[in-house]
Amino acid sequence: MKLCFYLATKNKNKLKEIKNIMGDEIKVLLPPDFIEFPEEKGKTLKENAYLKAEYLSRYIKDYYIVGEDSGLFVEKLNGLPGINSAHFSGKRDDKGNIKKLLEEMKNYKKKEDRKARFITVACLIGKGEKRFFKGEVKGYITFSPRGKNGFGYDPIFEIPKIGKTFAELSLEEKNKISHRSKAFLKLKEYLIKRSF
Ligand code: ITT
Repeated sequence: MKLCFYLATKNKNKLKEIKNIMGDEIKVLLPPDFIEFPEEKGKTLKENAYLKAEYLSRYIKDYYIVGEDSGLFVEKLNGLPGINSAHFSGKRDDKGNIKKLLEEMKNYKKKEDRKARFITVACLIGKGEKRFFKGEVKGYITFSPRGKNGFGYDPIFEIPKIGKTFAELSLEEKNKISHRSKAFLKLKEYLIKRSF
């Protein structure tokens, strides 16, 4: 049977990126529609990634299950929005979160004071396994949003070497360098090796 896993997320953008990373080799399955994931209560990305996977494992048996948690960590804000990235403005709203972050950064005028990193932790469970895979990418918070692709904070996260935000890249281009692709390429390699 083809390699596959259930992805414990309701975020369609993550799903699209992860499907593209897995390509033809690994099938990514969606949780059944009736499942509503509980609020994320962990204190770290790792805990939350595990909690998402564990929750789905109560419904899905005999398959690999993957939970992932990601966040944007801004150096001068002591790592905020970090694990609270999805609700930074008080609610789940990409535009509001961006506005709030740019406001928090308004006194940092120099590029070197606007360093940030995106981090993803993926947790694989099932079939007696529990493993974590981490990916990280460094960049800068821009002074205003640029680009129309992607989701979340993509329009204000600039990649140093190319000078473009994630939102100015296609999905395939983002997937060549992103935090998520680094974590999920490790997971993919692990699953492929494991299947031999
Ligand atoms: P699930 O928990 O259902 O997987 P979520 O949207 O709640 O989906 P997270 O808890 O991982 O995902 O929240 C992370 C937030 O960080 C997300 O809502 C975005 O605002 C932001 N984020 C994560 N990855 C990102 C990326 O690749 N580009 C831009 N923003 C991202």
